Amino acid sequence: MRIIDNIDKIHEPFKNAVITIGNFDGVHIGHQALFHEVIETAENMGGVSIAMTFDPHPIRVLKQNGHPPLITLYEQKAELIGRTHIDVLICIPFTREFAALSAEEFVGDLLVGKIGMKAIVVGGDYSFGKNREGNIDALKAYAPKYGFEVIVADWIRMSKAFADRISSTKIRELVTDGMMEQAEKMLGRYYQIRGRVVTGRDRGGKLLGIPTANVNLQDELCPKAGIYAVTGECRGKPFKGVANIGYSPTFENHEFTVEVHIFDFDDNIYGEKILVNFIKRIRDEVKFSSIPELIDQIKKDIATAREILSA
Ligand code: RBF
Ligand code: MG
Repeated sequence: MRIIDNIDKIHEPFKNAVITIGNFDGVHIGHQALFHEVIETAENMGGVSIAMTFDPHPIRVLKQNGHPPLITLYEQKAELIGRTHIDVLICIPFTREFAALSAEEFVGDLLVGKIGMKAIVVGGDYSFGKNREGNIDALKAYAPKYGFEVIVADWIRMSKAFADRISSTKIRELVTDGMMEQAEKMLGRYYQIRGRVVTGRDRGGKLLGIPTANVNLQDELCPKAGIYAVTGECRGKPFKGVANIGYSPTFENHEFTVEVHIFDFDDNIYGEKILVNFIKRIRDEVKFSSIPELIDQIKKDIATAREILSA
């Protein structure tokens, strides 16, 4: 996939460009279906498949507060879109100036003039342009004048009920509730967080005999506090483990942490980037009245996680 993060770098229109446009937060199975339809349409037209997205997320630019946590930050979003085998990802740096483009300027000048759009594949409720004045009807109205086709995505036409159930909002709720298996179904993969391994209090290894990597989250959306079976990757190496998200209530000084005990592992990974996939929630955090009780429970969690991960 070619990534274009500056439209000034597009010097001539693409051949028979087939485009879909959106924020695609989460790159969930609905988005993936949209991309596959774009790819298929482009193949039929002998053209180029293009996804257009925005960074920062428009809501971050247009609204000061009250915006939801993103499921996928740009880096992961671009990776996931790349996996669908879309030819080109155009990422528009979203600014107030860009938001002020009228719907017709956006379609006529940018999509058709600059990018060479011959077809646009849209989901159910697409809107765009200044004050979101553009919608599917507006696209259909511009289509003959500018010479492109408007394709409403198949999967939405075939099963609106299905489409309505899958949304970024729903996925955020599931992750926040620790319902990782349901989130997985909608994402078409496990929910993943990314971050860097930072120095913890050194209590896990020294006091409990169970070392953990403390993760300084880059991501915005964190699963509900609790214990999880996880897989992940660090330094390009896959791992299995068990994660604790929360405040370690057994101890004073209740600080929120995300920590991972990695199985069969004793490398020093301080400062390294780490990816953690949440497979299944095991239990809530508990305040234990003694450290041996906590250690016993963690050992049981490790056994439970190993079992989940070997299934
Ligand atoms: N701390 C708690 O206070 N209560 C818990 O129920 C708890 N469960 C944990 C389960 C696992 C699998 C792991 C790795 C840690 C858990 N911890 C819990 C956090 C533990 O107290 C922490 O790793 C150490 O204090 C080091 O920061
Ligand atoms: Mg630790």
